[in-house]
Amino acid sequence: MNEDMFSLKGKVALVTGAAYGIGFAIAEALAGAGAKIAFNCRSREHLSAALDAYNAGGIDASGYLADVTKEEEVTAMVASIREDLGKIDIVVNNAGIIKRVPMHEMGAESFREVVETDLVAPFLVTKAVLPEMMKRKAGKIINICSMMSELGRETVSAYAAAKGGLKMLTRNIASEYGKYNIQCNGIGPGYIATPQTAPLRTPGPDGSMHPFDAFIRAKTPAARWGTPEDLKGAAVFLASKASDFVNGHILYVDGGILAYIGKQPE
Ligand code: NAP
Ligand code: GCO
Repeated sequence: MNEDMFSLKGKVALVTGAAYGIGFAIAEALAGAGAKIAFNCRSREHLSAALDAYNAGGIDASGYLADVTKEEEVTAMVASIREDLGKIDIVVNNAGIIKRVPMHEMGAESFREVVETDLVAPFLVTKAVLPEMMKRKAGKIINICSMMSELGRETVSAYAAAKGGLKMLTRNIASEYGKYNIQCNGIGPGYIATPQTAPLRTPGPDGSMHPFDAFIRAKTPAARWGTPEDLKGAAVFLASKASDFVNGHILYVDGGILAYIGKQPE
């Protein structure tokens, strides 16, 4: 195997929402393969803690305060990255939120906020980088999808609607821009231990595990939660030359959840 196929030397990667969690691990992986990293988040505190964490790992990341739901902030961030680091070769649309509320109790504003962040924002960020990628006839877009791009469950209607939409936005970007040698693929993480899923892993007052913990282990052939590190290989693959003829694909990194009917009760 030619290791250069996975090299990202000389490339600039923007990973949105990479202050911590999955985005941070993906940025670390892309940096490890040689890319220069730009990332953003909304909170000044998160930004400065993240810069310290990247530095501690020997990564010279450039951090930007920008809300991906605001088009003017996205445009300004992309312009600053071009000035600071040069052309953007790789975009990972990772920033995302979830609200766990029964649909009949969910306000329309909350629903919209999730869709704006998890679906409209990847459109805004991708739109901002496409013209240059089209000119150069090269680019990699990676959208962070979800189990909820395929499956439903109680309380996550907005999230599932957005992540299902993101899967189709991925396929459409691939369809529309493949002729420019731009590849747009998705990563569909399974259940990953990050702040986003902390409420599903928090022990009760008596110290017993949250019932979701046993539920998800039983649904996962790997019988464990994923870690952000589990996503690193898929991210490097989809950002590198190794995936130049892979387009419109969603690579599920889920410990086997989507392949499994679930464990029979004992
Ligand atoms: P997380 O721990 O909550 O981290 C989210 C990151 O996004 C933070 O850096 C946050 O920083 C940033 N962010 C949120 N909204 C933003 C906005 N409007 N503009 C800019 N940055 C924003 O989430 P995660 O678990 O790492 O998840 C990352 C992505 O993977 C999300 O799209 C999520 O839906 C998806 N995913 C997660 C799992 C899982 O099990 N954890 C599974 C499948 C898919 P600030 O708060 O400072 O903005
Ligand atoms: C939930 C979870 C999820 C995961 C993930 C699964 O409440 O069901 O938070 O939606 O975070 O996206 O792939």
